[in-house]
Amino acid sequence: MTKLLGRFGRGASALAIALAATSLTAASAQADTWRYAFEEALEEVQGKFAQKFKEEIEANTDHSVQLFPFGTLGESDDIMEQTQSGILQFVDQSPGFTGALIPEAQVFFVPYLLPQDEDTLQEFFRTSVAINEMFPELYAEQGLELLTMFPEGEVCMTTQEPVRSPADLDEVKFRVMTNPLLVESYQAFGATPTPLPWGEVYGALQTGIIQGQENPGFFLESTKMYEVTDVITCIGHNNFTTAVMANKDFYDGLSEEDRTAVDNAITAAFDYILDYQSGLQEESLAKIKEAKPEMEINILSEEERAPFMETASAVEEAFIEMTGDSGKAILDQMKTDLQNAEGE
Ligand code: 6CS
Repeated sequence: MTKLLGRFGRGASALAIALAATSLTAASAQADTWRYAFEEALEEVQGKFAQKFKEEIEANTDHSVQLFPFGTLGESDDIMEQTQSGILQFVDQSPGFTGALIPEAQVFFVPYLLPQDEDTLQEFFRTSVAINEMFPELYAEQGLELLTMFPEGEVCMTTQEPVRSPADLDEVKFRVMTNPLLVESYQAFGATPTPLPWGEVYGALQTGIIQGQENPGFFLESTKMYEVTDVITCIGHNNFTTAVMANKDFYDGLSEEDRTAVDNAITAAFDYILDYQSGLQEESLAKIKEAKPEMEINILSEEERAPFMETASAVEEAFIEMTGDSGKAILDQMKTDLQNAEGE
């Protein structure tokens, strides 16, 4: 048990520890109840996906799914560790936090790689060979079955002062998720990147430890981050990607019937979550404006975006330097996938 306590690290709750004590031996495919943790609240995008997955599983199998929203079992890194060790069966962890485990997952932080056009973006996630064939092999090496990746909305920056060019980010301590490529990316944008787990962001903004951070519109609204920030700037540089995984031993040990039910539930939840997000970004920004009329929301013009876009090649190079041939192969394949998605 001492060893078990140690592996949870900071931020793990008593609930996680109690779960571990009772369930390490029970983490088999036979478990009646499957445990699924994610990085957001129940009514946020990851939570909506998880609820749909639960609904499908419970309608089509004799298993039930217990959902653990953000905060109930610790930070993102904690729930990933719990899934790898078999305490949890399912986890949603965004590539923003997977960089240390799977460096290639950082490819999602090359600015302006993902398209802004919604149809192209959705087609890319549905058909990408990099996502559906190459990434699963890398996740498998970490004891994880990659079930799906999906977009959660355009990422915008929040700051205390207006941002019209990289010069405006000079001296701005900008929180990024904990991956080295995001650090490179915000350094290239001119800011001072500060990697932090999600649980520390609101407080750090409130106390002035950081002055900026980035997230999709729905999250800026639902977490009330607008209360501790004055300007939102959208430069079209990224769409927040997330990933849903299962513990690989658990998944491989499922009966064919249960495995098919899991795969089908994932497909249903994927379709549902893309649909759910239609118009969500605009609605969320409008709600923020309503809650805080003095909030400045700036969508930068093509001309204003140009200097941010120019940083993409340097960040791409940094990515290849960090990940070598394997990362380059993923990046090249993603570019091919994107061209194919655009052609549809
Ligand atoms: O910024 C973050 O850390 C969080 N953002 C979102 C949209 N989901 C979960 C993640 O932890």
